[in-house]
Amino acid sequence: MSIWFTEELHPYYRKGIRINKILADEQTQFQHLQFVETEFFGKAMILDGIIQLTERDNIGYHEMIVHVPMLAVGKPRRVLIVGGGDGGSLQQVLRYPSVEEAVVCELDQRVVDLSREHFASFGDPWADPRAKLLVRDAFGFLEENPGQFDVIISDTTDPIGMAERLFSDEFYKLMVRALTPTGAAATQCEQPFFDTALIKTIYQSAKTLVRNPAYYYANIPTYPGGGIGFMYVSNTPWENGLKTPFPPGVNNYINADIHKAAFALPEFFRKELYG
Ligand code: SPD
Repeated sequence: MSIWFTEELHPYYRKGIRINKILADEQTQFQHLQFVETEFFGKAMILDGIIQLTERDNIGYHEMIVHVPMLAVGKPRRVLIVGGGDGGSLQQVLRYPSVEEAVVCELDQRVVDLSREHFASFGDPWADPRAKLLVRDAFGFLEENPGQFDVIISDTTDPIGMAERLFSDEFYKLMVRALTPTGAAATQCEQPFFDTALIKTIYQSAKTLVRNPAYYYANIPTYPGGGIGFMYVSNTPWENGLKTPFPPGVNNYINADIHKAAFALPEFFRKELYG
């Protein structure tokens, strides 16, 4: 079998990848969850018709969403991942010997179970005694844990349906409240071409909450527009991370130049965001 999976983002934009096999296809309590084997990108996880990650290009996403805030903080001890049930962010977080606890707050147990089965390349980070999975909504957990986390990674789906709240002012307030005073967060923050207005709203909101918010970007060919951005949210400047050595283990996307360059924005977007 060889079919094209097409993701239609807008009435004016769609993208497709070739699929060889459907590995899992189920309606969970929360969403339509699919695992497929693609022709070029290895296995992929799709939620409600949107590609979340592939084996081949997930590393740019996970290394960038994790290492930028982790390096800025230096020696983070307690880390929270909101979403992230596939385990890709967790794998990167656990590379830091300073991490004592990494809490993953994921709503859908099936995402965790099927990712463990299909993404062996993540090396089963759940088996690490520092990893703690909470299958619950992140809002309540953030509310109950003010000032608790050195780093928070918001590794979410797109702002559609139930995930829309994770891009709200209310969520950002709770997230910042759950950080330690010098802590740092990074959030999945969409695509400069298609989501300019949303990113601007989030940046404006982040500016009222912390001293040093900033937007940065990574190339991910299977995401719309070929990439995705992240909002860095902290009182600690992201540049502090440039002085911190990378943790043990292999980087496949980030290096010192990429770390710095990721914050350079195309002029149309820089003007829109920073004025
Ligand atoms: N447009 C797709 C964005 C998907 C972001 N979530 C990725 C989850 C990987 N852990």
